[in-house]
Parts: sequence; structure tokens; C-alpha cells
Amino acid sequence: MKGKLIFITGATSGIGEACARKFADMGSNLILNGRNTEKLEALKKELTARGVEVLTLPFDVRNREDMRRAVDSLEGKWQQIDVLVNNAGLVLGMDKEHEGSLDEWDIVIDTNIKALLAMTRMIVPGMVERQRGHIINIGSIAGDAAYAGGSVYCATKAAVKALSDGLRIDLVDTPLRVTNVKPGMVETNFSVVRFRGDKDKADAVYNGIRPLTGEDIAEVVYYAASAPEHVQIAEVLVMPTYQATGTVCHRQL
Ligand code: NDP
Ligand code: 8X3
Repeated sequence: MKGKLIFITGATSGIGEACARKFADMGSNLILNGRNTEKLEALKKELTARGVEVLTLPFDVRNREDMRRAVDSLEGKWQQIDVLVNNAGLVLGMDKEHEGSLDEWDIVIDTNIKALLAMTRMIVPGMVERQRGHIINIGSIAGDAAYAGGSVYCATKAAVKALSDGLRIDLVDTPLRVTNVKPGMVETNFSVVRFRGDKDKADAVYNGIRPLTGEDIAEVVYYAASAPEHVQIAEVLVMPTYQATGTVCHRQL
């Protein structure tokens, strides 16, 4: 992957940040998106010191105009994106479908579905023109089956699966590849965001079980991206060893 150009959304934390480090370690150049400009600049400084080129592209992925402006601002070699990692995503709360906040769910749907689709719509045409590219979507085990209090989040990740499968069909007559990486429990800032900053509740999610790390997922993303060109890793479900489904895990308490 040396010299390849990787565009990662939500690169300021967790899985996205770990992917940035992994690709940088393997010599790839990076376009890093996020909302936290300070964090983006710190990451850029760290990764450029490893000898790769990094462009930061700060925008809220829910803002389509800002996304358009950012993508249109890419010039020359920065337009030649080899891998798009659609990673930015979140969930807010664990409310029942008939009780939760429609405004919060708009944020989740706009980020996890509409922004992923808009990024795909803006970046993939260039890949088709160049006859080169790979779209890696970060889905979730949550997209495989609904769980209590997860209905909207699960729906968004089911949508990521459908969008990934649909795109793979639409691109079947091209050399482009589409991968849906579906993690189980990964300890990142995800649960802190889900529980609206309550660190104790977030920590309890991983009580008695060794969760995956962002780095574990970055290894999977890198594996898919670096597979030989005739190999398309369509979907990967990756869980901690003591997790069996979205709702079944063994806690050693
Ligand atoms: P983190 O909260 O650690 O990271 C999420 C990243 O997405 C942050 O950089 C965050 O930036 C960014 N982001 C969120 N909203 C926006 C936005 N509107 N515009 C730009 N960036 C945004 O969580 P994870 O690393 O765990 O999550 C990454 C992906 O992995 C998500 O799609 C999540 O659904 C998925 N996933 C996570 C699992 C887990 O157990 N952790 C399991 C399965 C899937 P900011 O800090 O500004 O909010
Ligand atoms: C995050 C994993 O199990 O909390 O996508 O939904 S889970």
C-alpha cells in the first residue's frame, strides 16, 4: 500500500484514527476527515513524521455543502483516491423506538447513512473514471440483527450493508472493490458517545470481557485493502473471542 492514497472519515478517534496510523505505517498517504481540527492537526504532525503525506479535511460529514466544498478543493494527486474508508459514525442513547428522540435519531441517520452515501456519491465516480479504487464501509454486527434499545442504530448499520451490497453490484463490471467491515464490541469513544459522556456506563459495556481495539479493526481494514487485486473481501464480521452475537457474550466476572 506504499504510495496509495487513503481517505478516512472520522479519523480523530477510535477505529478511524487506528486506520490512519496503520496505513501510515505501511507507507500510504492520507486524507483525514474529522470535526476536531486540533486532533486532526496533531495526527497529521505525528504521521508526516513517519514519512507519509497527510492532508487534513475538516468538515462535519452531515453537512453536504461543506463535504462538497472539501471534496472539490482536492487538487492534482489528492484527487487520485485509492481507498475510501467510510468510518464516521455514532449512536446516541439506548432508547426504545417508541420513546427516543427523533432529533437524536436524525443525527445518527444523517451520519451513518446519508453521509456515507454522499461520500460514496462524491468519490466513487473518480474511481470509476480511473478504473481503480476500493470503498471500505464500517458497518457493524448491529446491522445483522436488532437488539433492545438499538433499533435505529441497527437500522442504520443494516442500511450500510444494503448500500455496500448494492454498490458492489453496481460496480461489478469495474475493477473497483467494496468491503463491509462489521465489528462487534470495540472499546473506543463509541460507548462514551452513546451514553452521552457517562464513562461509568460506557466502561460497563466491556465489563468482564476483553473487547476489540481500534487497532484490531484497522488490521482487518488493511487486510481487505491490501489483498491482491483479484480478491474482493466483501464482508467481514469480527468480534471479541468471548462474543458470539450482538447480544450473546461471556463475561468473566
Ligand atoms: P469513536 O467515537 O471513537 O469514533 C467515531 C469517529 O467518527 C470520531 O472521529 C468522530 O468525530 C467521527 N464522527 C462522528 N460524527 C461525525 C461527523 N458528523 N462528522 C465527522 N466526523 C464524525 O467510535 P468508533 O471508532 O468505535 O466508531 C467508528 C465507526 O465504527 C462508526 O461507524 C461505528 O458505528 C462503527 N462501529 C463501532 C463499534 C464499536 O463497538 N466501537 C462496533 C461496530 C461498528 P468526533 O470526535 O468529532 O465526534
Ligand atoms: C457497535 C457494536 O454491539 O454496540 O456497532 O451495536 S454494538
